[in-house]
Amino acid sequence: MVAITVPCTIDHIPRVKCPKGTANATVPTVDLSAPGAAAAVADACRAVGFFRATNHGVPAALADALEARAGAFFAMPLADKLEHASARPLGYGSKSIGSNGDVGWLEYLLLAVGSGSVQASSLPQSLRAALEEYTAAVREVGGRVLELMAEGLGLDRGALRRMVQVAGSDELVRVNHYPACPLASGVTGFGEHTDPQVVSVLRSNRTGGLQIMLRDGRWVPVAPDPTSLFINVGDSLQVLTNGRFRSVKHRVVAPDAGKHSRLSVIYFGGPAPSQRIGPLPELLRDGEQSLYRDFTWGEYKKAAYKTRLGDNRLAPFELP
Ligand code: GA4
Repeated sequence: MVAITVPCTIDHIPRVKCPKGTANATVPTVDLSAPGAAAAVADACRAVGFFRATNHGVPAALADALEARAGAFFAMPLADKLEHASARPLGYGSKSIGSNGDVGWLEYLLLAVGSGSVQASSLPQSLRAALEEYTAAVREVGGRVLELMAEGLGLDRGALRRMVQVAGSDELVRVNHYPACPLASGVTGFGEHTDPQVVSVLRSNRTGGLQIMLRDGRWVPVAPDPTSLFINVGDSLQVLTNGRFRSVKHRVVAPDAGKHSRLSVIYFGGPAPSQRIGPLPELLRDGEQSLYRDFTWGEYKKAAYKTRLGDNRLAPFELP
């Protein structure tokens, strides 16, 4: 096994400017079981690219079980966790994000979950089982949200879901653990970025730290709510909708000394490598120009993994 952790001290990790964000702006909330859910989902994706989903149907017991198992995993000695560090970018990682020098005050597990099964045989069996059960449930929410998005855009119900949840699709789960940082305040946990995929579904424990950027550039703290799921529009969905939905910039500030650690679990719905990504023809109005040149998910992912976290990864694909 190859250890993916690079030597890194607190001095390498940037502080977040204005780490508290703008506290009075609210994050849209959508009750996924309400009659007007499709329109509300589309509104939130247009305005912010992010929303809090309630009544999502994932049993609390699944998330609690995963939280307990993941907590036990991260509590193991570093040497034991490094046993699970496989080839980049998958496996266990500490402080280093991706392979281009991004660092944050966190440790994580990043796993492929194509068709819902967790591809990480070396993990403790109980953690793997909890991940699998939770992923199956949250993947279903991701699929349902994609159906609501499609409906809200006036598309065929399956138009987006079938881009992501098919044989060979590139789905990931990431478990992020942000311990309280004893050395400084306002330390970057996960630097600002957009997600490259179509959709991301996040759940966290009671510790805050996640912030999203509004269109006007203000950073807004997302109040932690373990009973809700948080949905992100990814870069690929921005392209599929020809910019109607916008991928949301987000970041995480590590907990200050004395606070509880933050644990979050994110499902990333990405297409199969050969899937063509371009504005959906059925969405384009007469005479509407495509804002992006077409690419495949494989091509986009390869390019994305060469970038730094905060880069605008869509810029090279924008048409003049
Ligand atoms: C951001 C979203 C997901 O966490 C991720 C990240 C990936 C990684 O950690 O390996 C990347 C990052 C993410 C985008 C730019 C590249 C790749 C780190 C990085 C610097 C798993 C993903 O798919 O893209």
